[in-house]
Amino acid sequence: MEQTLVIIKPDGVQRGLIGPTITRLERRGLRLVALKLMQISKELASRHYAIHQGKPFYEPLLEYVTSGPVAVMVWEAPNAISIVRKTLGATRPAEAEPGTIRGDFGLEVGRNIVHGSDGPESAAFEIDLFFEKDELVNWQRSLDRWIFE
Ligand code: DAT
Ligand code: MG
Repeated sequence: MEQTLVIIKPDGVQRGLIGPTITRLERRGLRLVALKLMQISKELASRHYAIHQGKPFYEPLLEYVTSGPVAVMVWEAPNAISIVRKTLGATRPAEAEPGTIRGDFGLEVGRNIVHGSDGPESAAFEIDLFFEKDELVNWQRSLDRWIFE
């Protein structure tokens, strides 16, 4: 089953959007595999966002994601990566569809509330960056047969 990393960024935590984000992903049917509240260090942030190094928004992005606690999660489902990205909405909240997290709760790209891995390689890299192997829980829900084919 495909796994993906989701981060509720400092603005999302401060604004009480941990609950709504988790509720939407649960209701969509994804299964939660790992969950923690933490403060991201500059070092971890720079590894997570290494592909954006040198871009004009890179330094403000590091400031933003290290500015307060974040909630970090791993979710799994068939096609979890693209389903989560669609549920979170477009990177720029102004372009995100209503009904998405960013489209319902966000306005500006520099305060876009959530992160979701953008492909299988980044998902594997990011999950490894934020979690030890033994922090990922392998479990079944009684509802799984009504959600997974
Ligand atoms: P996403 O978070 O949707 O995967 P991304 O990987 O392209 O988007 O960029 C990472 C984050 O960097 C994004 O969530 C917000 C910030 N960002 C991206 N493009 C930006 C821009 N043009 N101006 C300001 N911040 C930007
Ligand atoms: Mg990205």
